[in-house]
Amino acid sequence: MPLKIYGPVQAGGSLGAVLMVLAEKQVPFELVPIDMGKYEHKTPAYRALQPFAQTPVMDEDGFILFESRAICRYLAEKYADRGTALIPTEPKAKARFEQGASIEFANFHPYAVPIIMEGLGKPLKGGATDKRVYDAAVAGLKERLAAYEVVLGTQRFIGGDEFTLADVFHVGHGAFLAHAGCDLMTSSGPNVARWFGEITARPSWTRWVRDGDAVRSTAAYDSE
Ligand SMILES: N[C@@H](CCC(=O)N[C@@H](CS)C(=O)NCC(=O)O)C(=O)O
Repeated sequence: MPLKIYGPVQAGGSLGAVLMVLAEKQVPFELVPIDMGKYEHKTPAYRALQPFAQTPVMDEDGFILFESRAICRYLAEKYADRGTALIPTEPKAKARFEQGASIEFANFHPYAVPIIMEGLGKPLKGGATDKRVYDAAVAGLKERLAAYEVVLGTQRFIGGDEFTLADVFHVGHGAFLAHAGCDLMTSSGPNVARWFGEITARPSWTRWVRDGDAVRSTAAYDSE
């Protein structure tokens, strides 16, 4: 049975990371679309897979795994000898990668998500942006990206000098920021702009987007 990935019909930043790893590793898979607009992620059947009612979920012959970063790490290690390495093995390179992965979780994701929710998610559903929440998250991200600018002045990628999962973890949500009215990935300094431009230009990412919009849908899928 092919690997199954349950993902939102509507584009999702967390799913984006998993898709990128699958493409970097050239692993075929089947997408099981979950229509969050119809609350398919809240059904008892879906909650049996993912008790937190979130996407994505991986099903590998009955081995169910959720949390996008855990799925990415599993796939990167399982297919270590295939495609791009994604997780270094040399201890210092691996430590630098772990530093980058922690930077994303602690300093990027907590700010990017409210910007995307307030600037894109709510308006798409006909709701109103909470300007205070949005502005506070933009200010927080701006401050953090100033530190990224320093880090990326001494290394090519956020997890060291090689492209790693730490970069992958940034792409999905980072790419949505512009659609949420936030230009920080290009305006935070030359190093951040160079880095984010480079990681979002990878074919493993561009194949899932078209004209700047995520077109990830079952119809657009080509997992080969
Ligand atoms: N930490 C989770 C977050 C997943 C997540 O927030 N997924 C979004 C779609 S991108 C979702 O399911 N949102 C629905 C909800 O939280 O109710 C992961 O990385 O997999």
